[in-house]
Amino acid sequence: MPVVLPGIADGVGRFEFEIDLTERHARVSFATMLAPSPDWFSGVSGADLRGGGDWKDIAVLPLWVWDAGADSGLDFEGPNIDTRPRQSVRLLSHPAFLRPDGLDPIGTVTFERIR
Ligand SMILES: [Ca+2]
Repeated sequence: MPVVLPGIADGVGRFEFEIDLTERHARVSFATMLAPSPDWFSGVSGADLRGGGDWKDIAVLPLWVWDAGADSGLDFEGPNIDTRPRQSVRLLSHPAFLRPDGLDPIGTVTFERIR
């Protein structure tokens, strides 16, 4: 079941929501755009909240920033530069997310089991 949520307007903050999972539907995926940005987004794909068969009480995952391969703009507020041909989705290595030891996630997502 899709859930649509408001964004974090000033780029810093958090929000919470509840979803119902079942044994048949035990994985969670979501995506959120970064705005402004060319075509950058973050999210989680197929997070398995039943590791080893038991529901996890808590799972904390990093939110990496991805490039959708549709716009070649170089910075958050640069002009739109349509990417032709389209490129594959890949991790973004923009300086805003690079640290000496690697990529820096834009945040984390915490899945907490409530009964
Ligand atoms: Ca891009």
